[in-house]
Amino acid sequence: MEQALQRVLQEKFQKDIKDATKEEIYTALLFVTKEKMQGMKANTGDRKLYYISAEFLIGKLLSNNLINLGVFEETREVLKKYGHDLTQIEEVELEPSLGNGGLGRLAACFLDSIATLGLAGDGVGLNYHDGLFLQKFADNKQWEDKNPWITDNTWLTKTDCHFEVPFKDFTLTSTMYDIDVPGYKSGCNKLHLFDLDSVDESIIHDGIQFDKSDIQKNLTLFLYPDDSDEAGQLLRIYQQYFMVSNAAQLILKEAQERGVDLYHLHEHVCIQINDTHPTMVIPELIRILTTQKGFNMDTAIDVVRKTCAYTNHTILAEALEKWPIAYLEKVVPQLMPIIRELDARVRRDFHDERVYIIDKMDRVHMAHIDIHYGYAVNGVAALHTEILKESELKPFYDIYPEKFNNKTNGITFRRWLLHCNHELADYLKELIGEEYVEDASQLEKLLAYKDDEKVLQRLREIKKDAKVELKNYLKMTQDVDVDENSIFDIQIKRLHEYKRQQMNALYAIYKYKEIKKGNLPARPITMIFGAKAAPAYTIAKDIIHLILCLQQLVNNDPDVNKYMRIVMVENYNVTKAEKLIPACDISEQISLASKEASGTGNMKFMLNGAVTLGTEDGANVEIHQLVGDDNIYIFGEKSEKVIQLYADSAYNSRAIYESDPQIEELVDFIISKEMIMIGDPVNLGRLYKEIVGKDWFMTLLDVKDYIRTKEQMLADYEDEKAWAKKMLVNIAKAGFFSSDRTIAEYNRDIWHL
Ligand code: F58
Repeated sequence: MEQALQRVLQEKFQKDIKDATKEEIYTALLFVTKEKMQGMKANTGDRKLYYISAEFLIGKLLSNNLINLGVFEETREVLKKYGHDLTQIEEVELEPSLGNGGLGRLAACFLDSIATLGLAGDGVGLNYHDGLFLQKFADNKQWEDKNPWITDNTWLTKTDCHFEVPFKDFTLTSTMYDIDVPGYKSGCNKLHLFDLDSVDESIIHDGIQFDKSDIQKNLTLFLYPDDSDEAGQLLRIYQQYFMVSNAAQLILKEAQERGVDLYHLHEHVCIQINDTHPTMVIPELIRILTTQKGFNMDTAIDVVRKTCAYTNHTILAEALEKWPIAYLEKVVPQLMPIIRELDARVRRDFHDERVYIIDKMDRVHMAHIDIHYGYAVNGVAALHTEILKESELKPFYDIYPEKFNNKTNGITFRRWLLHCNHELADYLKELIGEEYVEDASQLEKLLAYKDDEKVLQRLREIKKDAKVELKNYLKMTQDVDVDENSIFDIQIKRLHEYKRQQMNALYAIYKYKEIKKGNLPARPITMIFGAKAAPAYTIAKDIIHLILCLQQLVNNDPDVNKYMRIVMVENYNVTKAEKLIPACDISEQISLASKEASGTGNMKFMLNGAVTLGTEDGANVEIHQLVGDDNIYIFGEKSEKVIQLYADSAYNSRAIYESDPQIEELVDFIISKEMIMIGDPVNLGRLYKEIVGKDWFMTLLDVKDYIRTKEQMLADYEDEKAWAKKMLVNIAKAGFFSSDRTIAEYNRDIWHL
């Protein structure tokens, strides 16, 4: 590494390591690492996986690539020798925020594990020039700005692979860019990101505004443009088709290069459809096989069905895509005869309109295509899969019980432990050996130390160090002061009503009022939030406004700020998650039971020794089973009850509000004098009305149990030894949530690579 760095710095900048700037060292490291990855052997196999996804939330790659190449320590030492700090060099890299949240980050973790397990599997997606918007706070509100990440020095390599993608009114020529995905001590795979040479970043104005109709200039400009209007929805269809047409052409080209007889494609290729965004790959493949490869319709459908598998990530109806036929006709009319044929076959075989592809309102249900014309359907946590089978997708489960299976999500330990928490990772190696890095189940060996005072003490120290680091980071980036001796209570995830950040805000109001009354806590609490709201999601933005106003109120009140602080982290992203997670004491996983398909933040927190405060939802259920009642704090109504309340339309937030003076007091505070002085009455008033009059995700149903449980947790934290034991058990039991385990299961049950 030392020699390679020296050589590249001389060649590129005529400098020695010690004189080079951070930017120059970053560039040289990028170059050397890319060289090393190009020299790696590619993972190969007779059957190859293509993981198609509209999102790959890869985050910064430098450290992770160094870790996976096995040269991280060496690099850190070399830099240290010449007076540089690798952590500061990492700051130079811009984060590619090519995803919204969990679904995109899952795809990135999966690529790491697929490569690590030595499986031949590439990612296929889009090369968005701007990642998810950059979030800024002003006037206690969220503002959006563009978030470009492509500079002269990125992990992208431009290839000479191009395809023609036919749309109704024009044909576009794509360019494929590759990012290497090195496995940990294993072979290398690729992430293929398709782009258009004509995309023009200069059309962006006033934050993230742009002309949505100029497809040649905007096709890969943004991740998920606002689709609240027709032009936005059409653009999404353009993006999706561009992605899958390229994917289909790449898959067929590579198969033919390998000498695969396309009539046996399914024996050599497997396509994982990540949510419904890549669904059009099914009709597109059928179209190409029938119009260009001489297949008849029956055979094409048969081969494609045996090739494609679908992952569902949500039961929220509004997130299940249904495209109007009229829109598809405007963008990709060539797919409509095929989609109609697929629908006709369903209607012929099943006389149940709930499973038709085209509904009465002339909309195409994308998930229905996946389920009928793929060979596997999976949910992402045990509870989620059960809900799919028993209610959301029941009519399909009744037809195809053999297709449905569960694959509980996982996270890559390379990023979410080795990279983000070196101190803990190293201490674990000291205690239980290095094997846990490749075999996460070995973490259970830690249980042998659960009554060892020295080990428990050390875990507390490591947590404290991470809290000090976060404190310094928050001071540097946002100029806020937090107390490392306070309890760090963290809720970081996309802002959505079902995730119930508003319930956590009601707790903040409760605590503020208690402190005002003189009921002082044994130890201060620091409530940390991080969340972006979709630009067109009004209530989510109102919730951010509420939290920012509370932050101003609480942190500036001298009676209160000694005991309680609120920090809303600006522009929450993967890089910030890596700083926040190691420092967390209380992990907030408080979604309305049945609504969070899995959650993956919950796993990252647990692995880093935080204790979960959560509902019986998503993967929390499995965390609960693994750690047992003593090491998690569960509250709230269960999913069966919630599903019943929806079915009977029996939830009435106003009735709860009017009959419970404590709840009334908390909710009323949103529009109190204090708050209106700080905030915008329009936003606060709208949110208040929403909670009292509708509260679709049942905040008021669980808020009292939530407050009670959180108070219990704060009290329990004071028994330091008992708390450290909970930390230890959580770390020890986190092995199940390694994405290596998840990928091994996908391969065993679905991919058969
Ligand atoms: C998330 N979905 C689930 N969707 O909400 C979460 O429970 C799960 O752990 C995760 O997937 C991974 O399985 C998710 O992130 C999106 O971001 C959609 C993107 C397209 C627009 C609608 C949201």
